[in-house]
Amino acid sequence: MQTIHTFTQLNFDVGQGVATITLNRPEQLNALTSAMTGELLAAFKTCASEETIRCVVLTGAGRGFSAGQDLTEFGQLSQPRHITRHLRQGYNRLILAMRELEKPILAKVNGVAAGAGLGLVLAADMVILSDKASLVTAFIGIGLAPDSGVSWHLQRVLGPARAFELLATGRKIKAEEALQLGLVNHVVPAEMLDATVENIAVRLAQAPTRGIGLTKRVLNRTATMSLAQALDYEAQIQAIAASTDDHQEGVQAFLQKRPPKFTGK
Ligand code: T3D
Repeated sequence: MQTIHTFTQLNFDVGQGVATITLNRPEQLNALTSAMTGELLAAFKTCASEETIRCVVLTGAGRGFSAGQDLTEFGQLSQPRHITRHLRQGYNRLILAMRELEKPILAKVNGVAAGAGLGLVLAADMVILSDKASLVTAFIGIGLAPDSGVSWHLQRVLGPARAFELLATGRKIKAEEALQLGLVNHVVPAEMLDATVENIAVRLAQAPTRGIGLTKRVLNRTATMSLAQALDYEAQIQAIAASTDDHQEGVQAFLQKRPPKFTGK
């Protein structure tokens, strides 16, 4: 493992093509401060620019993933005249940076994810939950409406009725229910979480990174298109994918009956 960045509220480690970003305020269940949000933005920027990074894992230290906005920092920020700017400069940029990063992001959810912490989970490309973890929308508990993309993501996956129920009650969604609802990819016993995620992450880091990035781009853009528009957009993006080294390598490896060796280029 190599540490390429030193942060105060995050750990950022890179090994085997995988960057692991660990939210690191365990005593506060990794509640998100403005400083931490700024560090997350910087970390995702490094993930975008560093060619050797081909997959990202986002997780939390200790027993929680993230309890969302740090409520002890909230007094000033939550005043109506500050909150829109705070969201635009912080969580909005962060969620977009995650969706626009053309590399796979795995959320390794070790414990509770609430509020904006749930927003980070839902903005990841794959979510693997410990059987001890849970998801909580949390906003309504402090009289707020959803932010950090939670309304958008929940509604897309669950439809409006179930999204409303989870947002309006703020009830805890246990791991098995999250799986049944289709909010997460896998639930594994807590003691198998690290190994399971490492296995998936290393495999993704050896996959055709540009093809995965373009897949993410297509999913992002076609979500709001008509079928005719989506077909046309896919046809344009495929021309980019077809120009990559990994496309050539995949076809050659198939024809030569050998395993492909993808470089991410
Ligand atoms: O302008 C803007 O940025 C608006 C943006 C808003 C985005 C949001 O995220 S709004 C939602 C904010 N989050 C919450 O309201 C969740 C508050 N926390 C909880 O409801 C519970 O802590 C959990 C359900 C997440 C976990 O419950 P539990 O029983 O496992 O843990 P706990 O005992 O409540 O918390 C453990 C410690 O973490 C505790 O500290 P202590 O007493 O041991 O010293 C607790 O105060 C601290 N903690 C938990 N959540 C937060 C927090 N500290 C600061 N901020 C928190 N959000």
